[in-house]
Amino acid sequence: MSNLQNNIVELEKDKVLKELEERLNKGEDPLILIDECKQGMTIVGEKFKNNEYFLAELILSGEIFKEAMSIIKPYLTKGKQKADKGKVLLATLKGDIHDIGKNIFATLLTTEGFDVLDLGVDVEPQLIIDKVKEFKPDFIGFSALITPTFEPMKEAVEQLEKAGIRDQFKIMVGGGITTPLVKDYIKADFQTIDAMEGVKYCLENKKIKVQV
Ligand code: B12
Repeated sequence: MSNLQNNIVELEKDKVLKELEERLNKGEDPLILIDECKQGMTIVGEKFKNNEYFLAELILSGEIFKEAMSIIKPYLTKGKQKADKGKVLLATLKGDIHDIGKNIFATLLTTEGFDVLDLGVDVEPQLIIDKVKEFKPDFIGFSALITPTFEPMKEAVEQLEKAGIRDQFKIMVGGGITTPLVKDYIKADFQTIDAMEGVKYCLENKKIKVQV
C-alpha cells in the first residue's frame, strides 16, 4: 500500500492533503493521485464491511476525499480548452447518496469540453425522463455505489424505452459496485469503474456520431 493510500485508510486528513499538494507541485499526474485515493477508499469500504470501521469512519473518509478533490481539481483543468464535444446527463438514482465518483467523472468530462448536467443524488427515475426531454443529451451516465439503486436505474431505462427515445443516446453506468452484469441487467450500453474510461467512451462515440 502506498503512503497516500495508507493515510486515506488511517483517515489522516492533514497528511493526505499535504502529500497531495507536494506531489502535485512536483508535477505528478492528478489522475494517478485520484486513483491512489480511490484504492484507499476501497480498503475503507472493506474495513466497514468487516466491522472494523463504522459509519463515522465512512463519513470521515468521504469528507477527506472531497477535500482531496478540491486540491486536485485545479490541476485537472490546467491548460485545457473549452470545446463543445456533446452533452452528458449524470445522476445517482433513488436510494443512493454516494456522489464522490460521479463528481470526479463530471469534472473530467467538463475538462474535456463536454456540457454536463448533473442531477445530483437520490434522483427519481421519472426526473431522468423529464430532464432528457429538456436537455437532449448525447449520453446519460448513472453512478451506482449501492445495490438497491439497480432497480431505479432499470426503471429509468425502461421508461426511456416506453417513451420511444431510448435510441437517441448512449447510456453508461459506473461506480465501484458495478459490473458488466449490471450493465446488461439495466440495459445500458457501457460500464466502467474508471472515470477516464468513461471519458474515453464519450470521446470515441461522439466522434463516430460526428463522422456519420
Ligand atoms: C465514502 C463512502 C460512503 C459515504 C459517501 C459520501 C459521498 N458523498 O459520496 C457515506 C458515509 C455517505 C456512505 C454511506 C453509505 N454507504 Co458507503 N461507501 C463509501 C466508500 C468507502 C467509498 C465510496 C467512494 O467514494 N469511492 C471513491 C470513488 C472515487 O470511487 P467510485 O465511486 O467507484 O468512482 C470512480 C469510478 O467508479 C467512476 N465512476 C463513478 N460513477 C460513475 C458513473 C459513470 C457513468 C462513469 C462512466 C464512471 C463513474 O469514477 C470514479 C473515479 O474513477 C465505499 C467503499 C467502496 N468500495 O467504494 C462504501 C460503500 C459504497 N458504502 C456502502 C454502504 C453499505 C453504505 C451505507 C448503506 C452504510 C449505512 N449503513 O448507512 C450508506 C448508504 C447511504 C445511501 N443511501 O446511499 C457499501 C455498499 C455495499 C453494496 N453492495 O450495496 C460500500 C461498498 C462499503 C462496503 N464494502 O460495504 N458511504
